[in-house]
Amino acid sequence: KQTSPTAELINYLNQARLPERDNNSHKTSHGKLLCVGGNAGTAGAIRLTAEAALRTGAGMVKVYTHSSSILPVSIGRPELMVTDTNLISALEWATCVAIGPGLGQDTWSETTFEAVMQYCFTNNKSLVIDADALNLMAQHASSFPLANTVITPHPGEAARLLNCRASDIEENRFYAVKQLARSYTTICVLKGAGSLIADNNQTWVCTDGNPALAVGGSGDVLTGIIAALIAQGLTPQQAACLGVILHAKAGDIAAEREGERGMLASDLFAIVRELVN
Ligand code: NPW
Ligand code: AMP
Ligand code: MG
Repeated sequence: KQTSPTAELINYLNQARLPERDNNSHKTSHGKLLCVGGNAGTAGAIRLTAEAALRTGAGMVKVYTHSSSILPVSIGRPELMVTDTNLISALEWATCVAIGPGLGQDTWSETTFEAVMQYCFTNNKSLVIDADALNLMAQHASSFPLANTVITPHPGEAARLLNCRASDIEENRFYAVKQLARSYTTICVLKGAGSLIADNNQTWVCTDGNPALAVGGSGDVLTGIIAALIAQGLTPQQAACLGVILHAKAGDIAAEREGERGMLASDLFAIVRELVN
C-alpha cells in the first residue's frame, strides 16, 4: 500500500501531538504569544494571526501593533490584549513571538522589526517570521543569524530572500526550500500548492490543501497556528509540520462543506478548533 506524502508527514508527527491538558493547568500553562504587525491599513492581517492562535489553543495572545490599528485589532475580539507601547516588556512576557503579517515596510515597520529581531536573537526566543518581516529580512539577512525560528515565505517572499524571481522558485521548489533552510539556519515552510517544510537535513511535502486557501489572509492564519503550537510546547520543526497540516486540512474541510470559492481566511478558525481537540 502506498502512503501519501501527507501520511508520511503525519507518521513523522506521531510523537509531536499536542500534549493532553493537565486538569490543573491555567492560561499561562498554554503559552503566551506576542504577535507583531498590523500597520495602518493592514490591521486585519495581525488580527487574523492572533485570532488563529487563540483558536489553536494558545493560552494568552497579545498584539503589538501600530497606534492606528489598536481599535481594528481589538474590536469584537476582547480576548486579545493589544498595545502600541512597551515592546521590550511585551517581548519579555512572551514565550513565543510571531512577526510580519501586515507589518509594512515603512519607518515604524523597520524600527519594530529591528527591535524584535535583536531581542529574540539575544534571548534565543522562539520566533515565527512571515510576510513583511521576511521582506525586511531580505534587506538585512547577514545581521540576523537565525536559530529557534520558522520562516513561512510564499514564492514571492522566497524570491526576495534568495534574490531571484518567483518563477525560479516555482520551477525549483525543493531546491529553494532547502536553500532557505540552510542559508538562514532555520525551519522553512515554502507555501503554495504542495507546501514544503525543510530543516537542515530533511524536506517534507504536504499534499493536503486546495485553492480555497488562495485568498487574502490565509497565510496570516497559518502564522498564528504555527506560533500557537510553539507556545504550547512543540519544537519549531514539529510546529511547522503540524501547523501546515492543520491549515491545509482545515481548508479541505471548509471546501468540502461549502465549496472552494468564497471561503474567508477567518472561516478556518472554527475548523482549526475542531481539529486541535
Ligand atoms: P504576482 O504578481 O501575483 O505574479 P507581497 P502579500 C508574488 C498583508 N496582508 N502566493 C506575486 O506575484 C500581508 O501579511 C494583509 C502569493 C506578487 O508579486 C503582508 O504584510 C491582509 N504571492 C502584506 O499584506 C490580507 C506570490 O508575490 C507578490 C506567489 C503583503 O503581502 C492580505 C505578492 O506578495 C495580506 O495577507 C504565491 N504563490 N507566487 C489584511 N487583511 O490586512 C508569486 N507571488 O507583495 O508580499 O504581497 O502577500 O499580499
Ligand atoms: P499567503 O500567500 O501568505 O496568504 O499564504 C497562502 C496560504 O494558502 C499558504 O499556506 C499556501 O500554502 C496556501 N495556498 C494558497 N494557494 C493554495 C493552493 N492552490 N493549494 C493549496 N494551498 C494553497
Ligand atoms: Mg502572507
